[in-house]
Amino acid sequence: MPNLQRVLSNMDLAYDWRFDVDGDGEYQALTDGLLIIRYLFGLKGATLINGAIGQWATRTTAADIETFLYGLIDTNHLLDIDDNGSQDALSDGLLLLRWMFGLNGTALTNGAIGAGAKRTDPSAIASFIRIHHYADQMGTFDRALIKTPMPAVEGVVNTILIVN
Ligand SMILES: [Ca+2]
Ligand SMILES: [Ca+2]
Repeated sequence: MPNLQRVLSNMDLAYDWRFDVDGDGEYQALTDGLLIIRYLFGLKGATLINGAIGQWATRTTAADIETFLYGLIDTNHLLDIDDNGSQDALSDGLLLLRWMFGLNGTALTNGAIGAGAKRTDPSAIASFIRIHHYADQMGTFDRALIKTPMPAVEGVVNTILIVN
């Protein structure tokens, strides 16, 4: 019998959490945020992932994490949060990490806007992160809709497990 929490976690993955680097269905500053900022610093292998993989992670090896981050950052360039044309640890990475910690306003952006940035307003920065973080194939949606307790969904999952 699969662990229900794990099943629900994997269901969340269907929504394409773009910054859920370790693939556990959640975004966390001290796992996903840390992995992103370390990667932007150029760390690879064990120094990239040590202590930064969540308990329910589906990407657990340095190779898995590097492949995911390569797609996110090197291929799709989704981490130029301040829109200055480059993806940097101490601006873009820090902005994302602070956002994951729940900071907003100037606490989000102070000292973390890169030279030549075109996106500098805290609310514009937060909106950009939200849009990319919550995007799924159908556009954008409110994370609260599916991250609140889901008794109805648990019922469906239990039904599926019993039927199958
Ligand atoms: Ca995660
Ligand atoms: Ca940037």
